[in-house]
Amino acid sequence: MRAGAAGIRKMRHSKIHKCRARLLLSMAISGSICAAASAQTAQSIRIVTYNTQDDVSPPTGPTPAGGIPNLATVIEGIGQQKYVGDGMLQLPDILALQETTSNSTTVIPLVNDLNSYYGSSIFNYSTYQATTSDGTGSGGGPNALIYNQNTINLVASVGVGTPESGTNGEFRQVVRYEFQPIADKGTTAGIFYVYDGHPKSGSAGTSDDGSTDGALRNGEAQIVRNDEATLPANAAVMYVGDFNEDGSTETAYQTMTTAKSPSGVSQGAGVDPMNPTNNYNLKWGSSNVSLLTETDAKLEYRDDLQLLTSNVYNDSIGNLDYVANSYHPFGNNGTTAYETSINSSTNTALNDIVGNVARPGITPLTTAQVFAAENKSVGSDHLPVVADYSLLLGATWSASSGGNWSTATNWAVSSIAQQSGEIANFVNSISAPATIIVDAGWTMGTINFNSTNGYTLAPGTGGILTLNNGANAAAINVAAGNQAISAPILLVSSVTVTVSSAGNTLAISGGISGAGGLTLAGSGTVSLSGLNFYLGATSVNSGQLNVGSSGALPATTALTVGTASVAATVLFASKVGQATVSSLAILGNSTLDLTNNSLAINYTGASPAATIRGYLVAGYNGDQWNGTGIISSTAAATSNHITALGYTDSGSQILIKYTWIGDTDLDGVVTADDLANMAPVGTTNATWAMGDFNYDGVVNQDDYSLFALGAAESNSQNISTTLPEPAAVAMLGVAGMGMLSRKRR
Ligand SMILES: [Ca+2]
Ligand SMILES: [Ca+2]
Repeated sequence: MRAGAAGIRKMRHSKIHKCRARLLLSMAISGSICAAASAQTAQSIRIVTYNTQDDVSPPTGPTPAGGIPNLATVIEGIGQQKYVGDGMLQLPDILALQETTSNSTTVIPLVNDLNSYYGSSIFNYSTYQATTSDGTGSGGGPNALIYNQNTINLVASVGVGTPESGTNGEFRQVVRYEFQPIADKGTTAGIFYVYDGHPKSGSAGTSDDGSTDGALRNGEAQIVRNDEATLPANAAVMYVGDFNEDGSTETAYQTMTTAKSPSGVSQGAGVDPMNPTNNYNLKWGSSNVSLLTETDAKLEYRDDLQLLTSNVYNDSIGNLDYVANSYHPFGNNGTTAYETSINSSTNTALNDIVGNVARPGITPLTTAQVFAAENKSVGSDHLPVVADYSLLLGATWSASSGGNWSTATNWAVSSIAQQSGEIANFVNSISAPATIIVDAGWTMGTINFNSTNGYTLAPGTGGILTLNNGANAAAINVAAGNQAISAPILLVSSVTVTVSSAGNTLAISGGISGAGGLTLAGSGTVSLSGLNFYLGATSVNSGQLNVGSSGALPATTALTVGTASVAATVLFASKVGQATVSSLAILGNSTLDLTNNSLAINYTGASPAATIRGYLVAGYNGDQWNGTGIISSTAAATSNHITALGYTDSGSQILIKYTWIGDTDLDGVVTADDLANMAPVGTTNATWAMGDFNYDGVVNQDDYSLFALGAAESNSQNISTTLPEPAAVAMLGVAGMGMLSRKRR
C-alpha cells in the first residue's frame, strides 16, 4: 500500500545535487570545517504550511476551547525535529497558515504563545488581513503568515484577487508574501515569494456554488499562475496551502504544474517534490499513505502541499533551494495505516524529535505531547507539511563563464549586486577560470568567492569596486580556490579579508584606496601588489600576507602581524625594494620575512628602535635568520651567512635593510666608511650602525671578523646588483630550508 510513495521518494533521493546543498547539509549534520565560510554565504530555513482549523474551533469559541496552545505545541514540535530525511534541526522560519479566524483572534495569540515558549521576540506576523467570501467559520477563515524575524525579512504581503466565490473560484483570498534573507534586508537581493492559498474543498465532481468544486479550484489555480507570470523572470516561488485536491488527476493540480501559465507565460510551473515528473494519474489516498495530511480523526487525504518552481526544486544557482528529502507531513511517515488515527503506538513519524532541544533552555516536548496536540479534538484536523530550504544570501553570479558585471542575466534571478551592505557571491556556477568585468562603479558590503575554478574581478575600462557595509566591516571571503581582484578597490568601510584555508589565495593588484583599513583572517594567503593608499591600519590577524610591490603597504598604515595567541606571516616577494609603514607590531610567534628588501618605519616622538631591534634579535636566532619577529629567508639561505638584516635610526625613521654583513650605513656596499662607524671593542648597548652585526648587543672581535668577512665576500659590489632573480631566490629558499633544518638542534 505504501510502495507508491516510497517509490516516489526513492526517485527523489537519487537526484544529483550540486555542492552547495551538500555543504549545507554536512554543515548541519557535522559542523564541517567549511562552516565558518559557508555560514556567511548561506542559511537554511524551514517552511511550513499548516491549516489550523482555528476558524472552526477558535480559542474563545464553542468547541474545543483553547485550541491555540495545541497549535503552538505542534509548531514547537516542528522546531524540535531533526528530520530523518535531511538531518537538519531548524526552527520554522515561514509558517503559512490557513483557516485562521483573523490576525487578532488566531495569529497574534499564536505568535505570543510561540514567543513565550522561545523566550524572546523571534516570531512575527504579517499585518495584512486577508479577506474571504466564505465567512470566518467552518473552514472559510482567512490565510495568514507567521515568520521568524531573526532569519527572514518580510518585504511585502499582497492579496491576490478578490474572493468572489463561484464567480472566480476564489473563496479565501490568496496572499503572495515576498521575502528575503534577513542578511539581505535593505537590498534588492535574495527575493523569493510564497503564495498561501486555500482553494475550495469538495470532491472534484461535486457541484457547489453553481459549478463543480474541481472547476472552482482550477479557477483559483489560474488566478495564481497568472499572477506569478507578472513576477520577474525566473523568480523563486513556492505555492503552499491546503489545495483540497483529490489527486494529480485534477485540472487544478495540472494548472499549477504545467509549463506555461494560463495566460501563456513560460514561467512559474510548480513542481511537486513528491511527483516531480508530473504523473497525472495519481489519486491521493490508500496508495500513498505517507503523503496524507488531513486527519479528520482518521488519516485519509493529501490536502496540503508545497509546490516549488523548478529553480527552487532543482537546486540551480539561485537564492532559494529545496533540500533533498526534506519534504514531509509532520506526524505521518507512512507508519499509520490508512484511515486510522495518527495517535497510535505504531506511528514512528515523530521519533526524530526525541532528544533534540530547539533552543537552549527549552524543555523538549515528548512525542506523546505532540501527537496529542495534533489530535483533531483539541487542535487542527490537518498535519503541517514541512520542508527545508537553503538560502544563498545576496546576489549570485549564475553564468557559467565570465562576463560583464552589469549584465543582469549573468546573475541569479537577474539580481545584480549593486548597493551598500549587499553580498555578491561568486560560486561554482563557472566551469573554468572566469573573468568578471567590473564595467562601472559597483558597491557592495561583502564579496564571497567559493569556486575552485577561480574568478578574477577585472577593471575593464575603469570599473571600481566600492566596499561599504555601513557601520560594520566589509568582507571579502574566499572559501575555496585561488581568486583575484585586479579592479581598484575603494574602502568606504574597513574590510576583513578571510581566506579560510591554507592553500587558498586572494591576489589584490588593482590598488586599494579609501578611509578603511585591511584586516586578514583565516589560514590562507592574501597577496597585495600595485600601489595602495588606504588610510586605515593593516592587521594580519592570521594567515599570510604577501607583499608584492614597494607600494603594497601604504606609508601611513600601522602594520600589525599576528596576535598574542595566533601566529601570522608577512612575506615580501623578491626585489620589491623598500616599503614604508607608520608603525610595526609583531605579536606572539609571528614573523615578517623581508627576504631581500627594505622596510622603513616612520615615526614621531619616541623612537621604536628598541622594539624593532628586539624583533631583529629574535629573527636573527643565532645567525640563522629563521626565528620569530623580523627575519630574512634570503639571508638564511645565503652561503656563509654573509648577508643579514641591518637597521638604522635617523631620528624619524627606522630603516631595516637586507645587505652585506658589515654595511653599517646600509648603503649596500661595505667600505672604509662602515669600518669608521664601528665602535671600539667592548662597547655595550651597541646597534647595527655601531657594528653589532651578530645582535648580541656588544661590539667585540667577532663583529670585526664579520666585517672582514663581509668586506671580502662582497668584493665592493652593491648588494642590489647581486640580488638573484626571483626564480633563483625561490630555489635558494628551498635549498636554504633544508640547510637550516639540518642546523637545528
Ligand atoms: Ca656601507
Ligand atoms: Ca656583537
